[in-house]
Amino acid sequence: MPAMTFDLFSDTELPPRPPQQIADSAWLLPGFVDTRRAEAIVALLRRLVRQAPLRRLQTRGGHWMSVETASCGRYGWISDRAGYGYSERDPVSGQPWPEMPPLLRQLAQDGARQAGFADFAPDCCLINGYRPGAKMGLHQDRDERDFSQPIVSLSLGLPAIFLWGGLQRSDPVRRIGLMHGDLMVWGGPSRLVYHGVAPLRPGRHPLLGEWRLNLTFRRAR
Ligand SMILES: O=C(O)CCC(=O)C(=O)O
Ligand SMILES: [Mn+2]
Repeated sequence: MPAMTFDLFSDTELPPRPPQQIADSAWLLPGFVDTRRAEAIVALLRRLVRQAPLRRLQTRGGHWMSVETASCGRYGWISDRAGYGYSERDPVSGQPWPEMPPLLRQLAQDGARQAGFADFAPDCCLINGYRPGAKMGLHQDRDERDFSQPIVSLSLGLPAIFLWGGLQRSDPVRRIGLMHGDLMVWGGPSRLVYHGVAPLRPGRHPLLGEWRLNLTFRRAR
């Protein structure tokens, strides 16, 4: 019998993974984006980050985040010693953020609809770049105005462990594997769940090399 080989990164070699309900109004949609579409998205992102480069942000406490961040859409999320929140301009260039490409907006809306949120209208797409060792501590996404709108989050590149907690910081945390092309959607009673990303393990992805990219779509205002 020939040896079974699984290419960890190819959606044609992996056994199918069905949608998984993580919590009330929280879904993991594995392989939401296939290899071809992911290539188109990465090509768009390469253009976007030439306009609005990925950069490390400082927290109000003076700590440098390990993730590198940019945005597209009407609003971008920024943080520095003066505080954090949404801005209509990229502080690096002084210019408005690049427009959210229709392909990305549509993808976020399709994913939200599949998770039960039919009227998601994102005005921000946060682009997070992780290199091996980069992580995101447990936090809530709570700088947005309308918590009836969900969060839609696409993973590309190296796999990651997503940390899914509860409504209290001290609640138990589940570890959820996120692969290239996976979409997470959370809203409703789960909208303010604490979440984060464990330190990225070293590896090389065929499309993105030593990177994981995460696109987080939100309605900011
Ligand atoms: O990288 C991820 O999967 C999560 C990112 C995130 O939670 C955020 O940007 O607020
Ligand atoms: Mn978040």
